[in-house]
Amino acid sequence: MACSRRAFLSGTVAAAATLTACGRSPSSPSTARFDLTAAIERTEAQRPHSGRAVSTTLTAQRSPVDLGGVNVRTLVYGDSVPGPLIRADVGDDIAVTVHNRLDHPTSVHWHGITLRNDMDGAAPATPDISAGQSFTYQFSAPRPGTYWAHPHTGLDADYGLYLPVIIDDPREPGDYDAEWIVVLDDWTDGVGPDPQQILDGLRSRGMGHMPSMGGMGSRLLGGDAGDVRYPAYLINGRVPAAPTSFSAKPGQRIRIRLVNAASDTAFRVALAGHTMTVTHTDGYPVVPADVDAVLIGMGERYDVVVTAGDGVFALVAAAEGKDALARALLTTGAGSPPDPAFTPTELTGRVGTVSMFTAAPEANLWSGHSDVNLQARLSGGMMRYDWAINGQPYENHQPLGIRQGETATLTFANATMMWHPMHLHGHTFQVIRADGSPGARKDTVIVQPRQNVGVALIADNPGIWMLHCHNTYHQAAGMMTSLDYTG
Ligand SMILES: [Cu+2]
Repeated sequence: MACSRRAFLSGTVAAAATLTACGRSPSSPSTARFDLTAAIERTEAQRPHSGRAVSTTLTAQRSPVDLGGVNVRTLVYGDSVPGPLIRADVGDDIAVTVHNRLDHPTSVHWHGITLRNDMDGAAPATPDISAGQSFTYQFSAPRPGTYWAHPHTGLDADYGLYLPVIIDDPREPGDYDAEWIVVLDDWTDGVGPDPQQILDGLRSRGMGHMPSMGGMGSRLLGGDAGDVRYPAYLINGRVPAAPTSFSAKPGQRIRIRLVNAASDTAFRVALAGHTMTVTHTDGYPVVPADVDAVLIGMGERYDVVVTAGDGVFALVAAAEGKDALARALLTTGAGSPPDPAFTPTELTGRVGTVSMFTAAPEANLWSGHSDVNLQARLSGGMMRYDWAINGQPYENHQPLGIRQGETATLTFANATMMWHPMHLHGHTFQVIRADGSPGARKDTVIVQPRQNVGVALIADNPGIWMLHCHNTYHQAAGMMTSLDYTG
């Protein structure tokens, strides 16, 4: 396996080096001879290593799942939605053996973790796992935070193949008494059309049995909220009529780790009767900010802290612009749960959106200087369903190039009438606000229609890294390119 992987990577590097030789400095031997495999090993040696091993197994398979009285047979890790939590400390040697019992190739991508490129779980850096085969992802995670894992193959991400990943820093225990992991999803498989039928319908508007799409507008998302109206929305794998319940004591400080694992749905999340203090965006600390609700796009994570009241409270994730919701309950005392359709007033209070948050000083990376300016122009539309980056679908993509050690600004220029949650693998970036000031550290950022969003990043993790829209259907239609290290 190690042997074939090395050969595979060498092939990729050769392609990247050729591109560079044509584009930049044809005579530079250092560029032409860039050894990506060696660069990945050098970078891995610089990551923290605790010497402790954390090993687990995931089996991707079709299995019956109870979503709370709604029974489906779907694709899951093991037999639950979400899959089992993976938790480790910074620097632990994480080894996850994945058995692929699906009828097609799959992968596991470690979303947000700045790990070694050949364990990223996205082709071509990591080859997909063939049906019936197994593969062990082995890596150390250099930063604490709230992450998650999901396949990077076809429409696999719109089934139940996802799980939370938490990386702890034992030196930073955190100022909270309890922790609640909340994973949001939009659900169709086994209830409505399956994901392939949805994509086929989107590609041939009016010809298929497409879910209704009228009137899904959102002020917070700058227009159309999504492409698909889902039959169900889930928190931790349950429909609103049969919610999970989290128990705590009144007065306890609860850290809520919100993960949006949905395919086409942003959620506006609020806890009835509580103010939320946002502490982290995509795993990185922010200057704490109080909000009544927070907007979370696909792939994003927000950590918030609440001080628990006394009673039974609904945590509601309203499907933004789709007039539907998911929910869970917080139980700290006597009381009965509100009606499944109940919407807390906090949803229409102060709603936290990305531009409101600023990285904590230790998470700052934008100095105002960049060596390279990269651009990802987002194009396409609903009628032709031809989502693309820099004018090309992924199959024809021209990689963005970067050299190790460079500081770059990357501008997402959205020429479309839709919003897109843009995600970069292997790196986190800092949002640069419209006025030039440094914003939140993120790996996924909402880009509104006709909006330009600039982010700063440091090229410190050599590899071939996917850059794409985290709307599963936009990505499948081709809204993906790559950031390739060329030296
Ligand atoms: Cu998109």
